Amino acid sequence: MQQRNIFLTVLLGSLSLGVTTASAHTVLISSNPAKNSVIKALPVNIVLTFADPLLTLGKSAVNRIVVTDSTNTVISTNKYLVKGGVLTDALNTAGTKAGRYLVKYRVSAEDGHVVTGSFSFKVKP
Ligand SMILES: [Cu+2]
Repeated sequence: MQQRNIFLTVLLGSLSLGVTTASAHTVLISSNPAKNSVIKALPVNIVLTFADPLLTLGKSAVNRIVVTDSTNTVISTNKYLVKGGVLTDALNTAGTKAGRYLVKYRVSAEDGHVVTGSFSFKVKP
């Protein structure tokens, strides 16, 4: 009887753990430029690091980043590179303007769930 209870406890424990994992979508854990940072110059690439490996489906862009400057001009270039949980896109740094930049992303982690978000940073030469 006691053994059966232990079995049930372990079973229920792993079931609830499974549910927790499945319902927890991936999250952005860091980025370069970092959220709310003030930087002197734009980097050549924007790098977003997520907690889980991202989905890749051939050449179709299931993971996207759009970066706009303070005049709403898109400076991201859709040259995506996915390596595990790290998503990179090249930035057009020609004619970089000072001011606030907005980063919007839409990614699919390996659990198939779409995660979207946004943050901003500032360029102050
Ligand atoms: Cu999920």
